[in-house]
Amino acid sequence: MPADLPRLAPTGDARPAVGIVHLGLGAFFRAHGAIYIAEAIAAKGGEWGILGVSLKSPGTRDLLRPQGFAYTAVELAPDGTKPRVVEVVRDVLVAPEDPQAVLNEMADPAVKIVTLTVTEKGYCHEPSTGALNLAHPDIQHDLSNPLPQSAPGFLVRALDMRRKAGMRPFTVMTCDNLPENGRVVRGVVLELARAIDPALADWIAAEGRFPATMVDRIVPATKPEDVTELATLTGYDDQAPVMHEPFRQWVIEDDFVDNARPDLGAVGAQLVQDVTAFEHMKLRMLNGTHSSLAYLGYLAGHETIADTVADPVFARFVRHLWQAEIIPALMPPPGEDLNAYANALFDRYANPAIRHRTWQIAMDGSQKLPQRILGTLSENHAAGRSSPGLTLAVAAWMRYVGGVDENGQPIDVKDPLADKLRALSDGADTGADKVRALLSVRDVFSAELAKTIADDVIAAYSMLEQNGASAAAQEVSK
Ligand code: CS2
Repeated sequence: MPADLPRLAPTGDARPAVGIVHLGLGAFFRAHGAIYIAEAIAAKGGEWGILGVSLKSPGTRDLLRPQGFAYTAVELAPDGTKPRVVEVVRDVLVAPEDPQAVLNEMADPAVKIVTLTVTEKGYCHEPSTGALNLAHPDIQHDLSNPLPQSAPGFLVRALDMRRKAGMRPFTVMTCDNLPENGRVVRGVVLELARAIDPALADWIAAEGRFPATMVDRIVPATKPEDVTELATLTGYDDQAPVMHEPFRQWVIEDDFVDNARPDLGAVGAQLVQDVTAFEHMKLRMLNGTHSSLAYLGYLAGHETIADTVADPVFARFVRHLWQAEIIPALMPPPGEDLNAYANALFDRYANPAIRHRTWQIAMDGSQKLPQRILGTLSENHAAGRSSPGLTLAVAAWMRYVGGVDENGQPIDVKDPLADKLRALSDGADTGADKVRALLSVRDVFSAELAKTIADDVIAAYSMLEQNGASAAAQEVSK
């Protein structure tokens, strides 16, 4: 880092009052939703400033506060880097430090929308069914304690405060990569509310709004060298920049409490009646292949997605997944051409400026597999289509969570079920038994799907053990 650079500071021009509380202020929202919202305010006005909330750690708040919550969003295109300063975040609260302060903000009448990026596991639901996991320790805590820990807990307790004060509810807008994400968050909120106070659940069911969304932008984690390179480029010190690709897409179900929302349509978001087809396309074509490339690419020794698709074996493999296994099971959303979408995805993956690590995408696989890969697998099976590539991806996930790579080196597996998955894998002797043990994890695989895919996954796992990820990927994309 060049010495003595001034710290990034807000210009003071853009000071909209807070109208949105965002739970889970990570890099993705700062590089996606927050930018759309800042642009909508600039284009059409409105008091839509964002109050960010970190549900776990103070890291983001501590980096952003000394720079007045301004940060740089850095666009990484193959032909160069474009930084821009984003000033829409007004403050950041750290929930465990003062949960009541977070609830008070959420219950403020000026707040009309609560947006969320809390990752798949933040909804405390069972990924294979969507139901609230009442045994989850945070939910157990939130059932009996008015100062919550979980995202559903904050939503329910804040909605309760608004109901008791005779106010309108806020709109709950999830921006996580879950299928029918609006329905999932509505489901967990209603279930938790019902367990606390049935009258509250009835009020939320009648008055609350939970628009589904499809969000898309590739945002690799910021690395220390990104911070240094940005300082050299701009001449200021920003300790909390976010890095992103040029592409972005946001499809939103237009269903808000009292129609109160920023004019996101004016800045390129698509406001539609039904997001389902967009969600399926994105979760299966992008996230499904991202996860497949992450497990296989990691096992084959590739550090990033761009490195993985620069390898001709995996370039062919991913095209095979789209053409032969994923697109045949999809309905194109209005205005989208799935072949063109696949070609554009390939170019996005190949962008050498985006160093998106396979290890990062491999995280939390137990929460991601159902909506990214298993839905397509089971539909293909029902339609009599084979899915050797996606089956291989499931087997690669199993190898990955076994915790040892193809060179015998340990893998740092990050997953809420990591210990359980590792124990199941270690507790079985043969490859086939490891597969059967992992297929018994009902959070991930339904009993029916486990039975349907068992033989094929066992064969794929054995191919991985014997020949390795690269040869196996080559074999299935013939
Ligand atoms: C990725 C996503 O980390 C992951 O699991 O697949 O974060 C992906 O980059 C985004 O969904 C793209 O919109």
